[in-house]
Amino acid sequence: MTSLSRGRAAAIGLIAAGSALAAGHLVAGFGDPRTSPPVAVGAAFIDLVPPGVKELAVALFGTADKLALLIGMALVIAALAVAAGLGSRRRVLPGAGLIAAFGLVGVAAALTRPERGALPALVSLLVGVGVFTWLHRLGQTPAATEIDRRRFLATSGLVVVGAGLAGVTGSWKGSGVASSQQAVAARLPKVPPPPIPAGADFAAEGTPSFLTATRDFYRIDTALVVPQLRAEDWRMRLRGMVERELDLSFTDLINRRLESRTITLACVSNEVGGNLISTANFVGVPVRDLLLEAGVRPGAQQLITTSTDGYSAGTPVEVLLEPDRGALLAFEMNGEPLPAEHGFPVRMVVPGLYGYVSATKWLVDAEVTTFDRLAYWQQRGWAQQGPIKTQSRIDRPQRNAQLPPGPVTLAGIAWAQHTGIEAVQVRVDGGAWQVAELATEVSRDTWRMWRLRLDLPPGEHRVQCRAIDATGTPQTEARQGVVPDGATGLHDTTFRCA
Ligand SMILES: Nc1nc2c(c(=O)[nH]1)N[C@H]1C(S)=C(S)[C@@H](COP(=O)(O)O)O[C@H]1N2
Ligand SMILES: [Mo]
Repeated sequence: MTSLSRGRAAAIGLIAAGSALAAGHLVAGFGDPRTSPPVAVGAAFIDLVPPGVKELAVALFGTADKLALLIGMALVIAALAVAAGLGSRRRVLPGAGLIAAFGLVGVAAALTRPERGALPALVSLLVGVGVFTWLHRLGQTPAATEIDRRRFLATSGLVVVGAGLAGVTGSWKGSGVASSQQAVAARLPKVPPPPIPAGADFAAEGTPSFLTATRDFYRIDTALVVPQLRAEDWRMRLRGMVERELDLSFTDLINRRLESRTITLACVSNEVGGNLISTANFVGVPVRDLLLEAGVRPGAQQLITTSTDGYSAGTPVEVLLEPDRGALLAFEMNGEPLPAEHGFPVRMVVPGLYGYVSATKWLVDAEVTTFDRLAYWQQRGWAQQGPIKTQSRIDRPQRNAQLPPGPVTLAGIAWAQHTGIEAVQVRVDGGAWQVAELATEVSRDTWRMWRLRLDLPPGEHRVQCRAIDATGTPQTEARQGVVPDGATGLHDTTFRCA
């Protein structure tokens, strides 16, 4: 038996691993895209890592955390594939065994997922071992003759092309959401958005625009790839501690009484001064209507909403039943069907509650239950209740800015969803609090912009801001991190005046 060259051995490992992933991805595309092996393994990984690791990943990579995970996985897989090749320069067994073992990890990961589809992972395993064994045999015929060398290269090339086609076909088959969104857009009932008065933002001074463009709306979720759910296939059950279960299709939903609301959504992981906060107009069915129709039984405490990928959030029933809370099962965002990343076809939004306890995307199930059951983030130590904390942020001047001579305009945002903002105050270099000018209030469920023009002496300055909610309560000044129920503390920034 001849020994494979290092390069050829490594190439065989890489091609086998690539073909395995592509074949699994192809099979998943014809069934459930979430069962594609790298997706299932990544998703299982995300759900299994201790919460601290996830915090760290978000802190390091922000909303690019998923991209970072995918790149990390690709590197690990490539390293294992090369190891499989190099470990098999003579006998096929060590490398084939390593690929089979890795395939079994994929099968096991798939079985831990809610969709329980292990077929693609099994196909990956078989294709990986098969391609590896085949190329290994071809590659080992003495590479002395030019014919053999060509045959090996041609076969490898064909396998690579085949794998590429399989991967692309799998991705193409796996979507179908775009056409569903188009179909939905054509039949969405027209519900006029609440008017936005003039002067609702100070965008000219550097605050965000009052409404966040959908593509700029922050995105946070545990989904490694965006779940692909068609409105035509969508159903949702409202069940648990209710008198009558409801089972709704998308058509049932859009034919009910609808409301349009402008809501500022915020993430509990938003650090002081962070940007995990955005505002959009949502149209949907009032959750209260659904709960009243189903008839909530005494003793019920929370509504656990579950997404198609198994994520869940627990929202206090008491909050959802408040007559003026305005919680929605939303299907429209800024005049369009929800984008896939923001929960198409249906998500929940609840003014005044952090997203982790309320804003379930790709929502498919709603169960009325007690607090004995723990939703996704509660199982990982986050607080049961997640009212959004009153906060404020300085957007201008930017940190470390060098400003020209003349007056300085400070500007930023403040929020106290479902209570409203009464005032924002600004303090320069530890001096007295000064009252900032507020933009026109749109509603108590949305952020409020502020600005203040000051004459400051040349040199370095440090400014802080603080919000006071509509009940007269100032935001908490004590510094606290985001765990377990949202950060507190004052945002500050420093800059230099000429
Ligand atoms: N299915 C699903 N829904 C989810 C999440 C998730 O991980 N999975 N994350 C929640 C969190 S923590 C937040 S802050 C909001 C963010 O919604 P957005 O991505 O539309 O801004 O979605 C919520 N809904
Ligand atoms: Mo969040």
